[in-house]
Amino acid sequence: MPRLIAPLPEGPLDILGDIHGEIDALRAVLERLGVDVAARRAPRPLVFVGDLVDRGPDSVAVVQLVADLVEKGQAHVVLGNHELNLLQADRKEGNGWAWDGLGPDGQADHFTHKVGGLGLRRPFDSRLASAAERRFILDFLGTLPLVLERPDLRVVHAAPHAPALASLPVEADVVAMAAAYDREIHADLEARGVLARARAERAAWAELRDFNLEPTELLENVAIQNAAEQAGNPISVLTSGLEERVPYGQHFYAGGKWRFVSRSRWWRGYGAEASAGVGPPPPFTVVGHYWRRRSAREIADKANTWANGDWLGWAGPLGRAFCVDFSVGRRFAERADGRASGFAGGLGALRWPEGQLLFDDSDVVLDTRPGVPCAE
Ligand SMILES: [Mn+2]
Repeated sequence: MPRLIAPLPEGPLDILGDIHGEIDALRAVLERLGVDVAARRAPRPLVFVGDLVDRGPDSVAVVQLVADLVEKGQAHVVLGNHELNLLQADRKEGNGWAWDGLGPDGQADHFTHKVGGLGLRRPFDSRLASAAERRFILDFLGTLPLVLERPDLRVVHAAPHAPALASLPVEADVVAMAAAYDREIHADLEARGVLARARAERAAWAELRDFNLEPTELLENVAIQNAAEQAGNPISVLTSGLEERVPYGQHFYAGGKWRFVSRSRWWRGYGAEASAGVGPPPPFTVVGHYWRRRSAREIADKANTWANGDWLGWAGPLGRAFCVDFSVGRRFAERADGRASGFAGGLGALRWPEGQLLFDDSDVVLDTRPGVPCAE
């Protein structure tokens, strides 16, 4: 059984963002970091924040390369929500590559390409895993911790929520543990009648899968169920964060579903007590997961979950939280729009402790200034 909180190596590190099957971007950013990819040798330890897989062209190759680097003692990885979905055999839009090409509805895995307000069905262009590759991938993912930490720095996929961290045993089978929490949450929701009402709400709107069938009212029980499933399960909290209900009108379509909960912005309060003079500052924390944009123009144009004021800054009152997911995972959708280069999203790598940030597709090295809070 894996340790759930594992030690980060000492000294300088290179921390890589969510990859989502973008094997070319991974190879490119590793080369920029001075990694000898063929020999699987890195000049400084590599740390991956999770979400290695899904949606992109070759999740199999990404996991194989990362697993090799781990085996050679060159890399450390935390589990992301996409890896957790695979371990739970939970079919989601974008992970059909692992399940013979089938999506959550039992048909060929596809996404919704939004063109002029309409949603068009498009297949994912992802290499399928063979049975042997799937077995290898699941075995590897089953060894990963949820958190990597040392006194000055912590890496977790989504949220360093203190109660969730405190509730973790030293070692556990993550899938069995998550299943036990889910049974508890569902028994409670069942007793309150929420599950039955949520089922009826979803059934009335074609299971919420059709972009062109937008619900005309807030689906209250679906929202209650989804928020409870996150909040009641520390493994979900660490790998995908807390979620909160949104008012009707702020619902949205993502990952193949209409959604009535959105991601809580935990970083806004990260270090608040220390900044008010109570207790020591929390460790610097690097996460992925939040689909950060990578230009001032983009954050001005779009709704963003991560900081809205500074596209490359550290968040929270003490500037101690950083999201290194700069949305390379959007490339599959950008390709559907006919783009082959000059992508909006990129695979970021944060050099610690320098705070330098570089990308797979750019020669520019940026300075992120750890400890300097950015505008929200
Ligand atoms: Mn994620």
